[in-house]
Amino acid sequence: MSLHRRQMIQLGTLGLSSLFAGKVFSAGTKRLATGHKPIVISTWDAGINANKGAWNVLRNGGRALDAVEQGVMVTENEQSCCVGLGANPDRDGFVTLDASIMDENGNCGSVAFLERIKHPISVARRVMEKTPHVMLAGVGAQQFAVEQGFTLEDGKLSDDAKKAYEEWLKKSEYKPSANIENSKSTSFAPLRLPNGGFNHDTIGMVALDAHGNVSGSCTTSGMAFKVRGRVGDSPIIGAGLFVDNEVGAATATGLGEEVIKVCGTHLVVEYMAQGMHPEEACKKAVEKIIRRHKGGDMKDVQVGFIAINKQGEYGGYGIVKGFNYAVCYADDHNELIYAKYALP
Ligand code: SD4
Repeated sequence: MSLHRRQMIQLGTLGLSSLFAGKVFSAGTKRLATGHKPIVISTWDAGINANKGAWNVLRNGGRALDAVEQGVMVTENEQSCCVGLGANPDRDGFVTLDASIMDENGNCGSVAFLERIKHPISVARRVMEKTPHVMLAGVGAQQFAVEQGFTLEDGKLSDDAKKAYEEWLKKSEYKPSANIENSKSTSFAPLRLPNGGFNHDTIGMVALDAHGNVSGSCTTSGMAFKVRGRVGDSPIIGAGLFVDNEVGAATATGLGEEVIKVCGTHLVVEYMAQGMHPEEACKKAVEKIIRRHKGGDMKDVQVGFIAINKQGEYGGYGIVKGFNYAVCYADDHNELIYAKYALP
């Protein structure tokens, strides 16, 4: 698979063609920005469908916050997917979900270790909007969700997840590597989907709307067959997701422990605040993770960052080969991009 394989996928939506799409040039910056507004980007192949959900909001002049919620809900709804209740369970056989959301005013909400709720991203938004808190976890998060009118689902595994879990139980190996493309570990090897793609556990999305505001979302089942109670980077603001409306936004995927240890997405946004292009900012954050390991073997570890800035420029970067993300900025432009990576 070539490094920069680009796959054009038509959105197939109607009318209102590229009403707001177009180049944005920022007079104040030294570098001539070549971005798009509105724009939405999201992690992995599943981002193509998720972007369509977000674009339905953005193309009508809607708010980035609504776009990033509705976008990732598309993925949470996909039963055979990686995210939401259809996903792989922890090592005790329970699907536990993490999610976070952040708006243009720096408001944020998240849920961690949430069980039997279909749309953790919407619960995260309720935490942000209906409580004075940022994060709810476990049974308390579930109780809050039910109080807010969310349905308590039955908690049964999807057929794909059941099969994968039964297979995993045969050896019950636990070596979280999260290198989606190259993992040799049977315990953590990603599942091939019927369409030949890879199963990923997370979708992160960041968007810039027609009004120039930025928001982001991130939702995950965490790592397959994880220790019960384990929470990754996705619900942690500044790790799996960060938004600064003066600068831009970033989200992360891959081995969450590595992302948390460097406050990954906060770092990416700070690099952009220093004037770096989003791709450069993602690259620097990846390099920081690698440096922390002082030359240790990182070939089985994947972390990918994606980011957009206020000018609508975007970028992504991974530790190793295989990380991709979807970019959408017009009715007929929803493209899967294979990110550059640090380790050959
Ligand atoms: C986690 N970052 O829980 C998530 C996992 C992930 O694709 O991104 N998987 O650590």
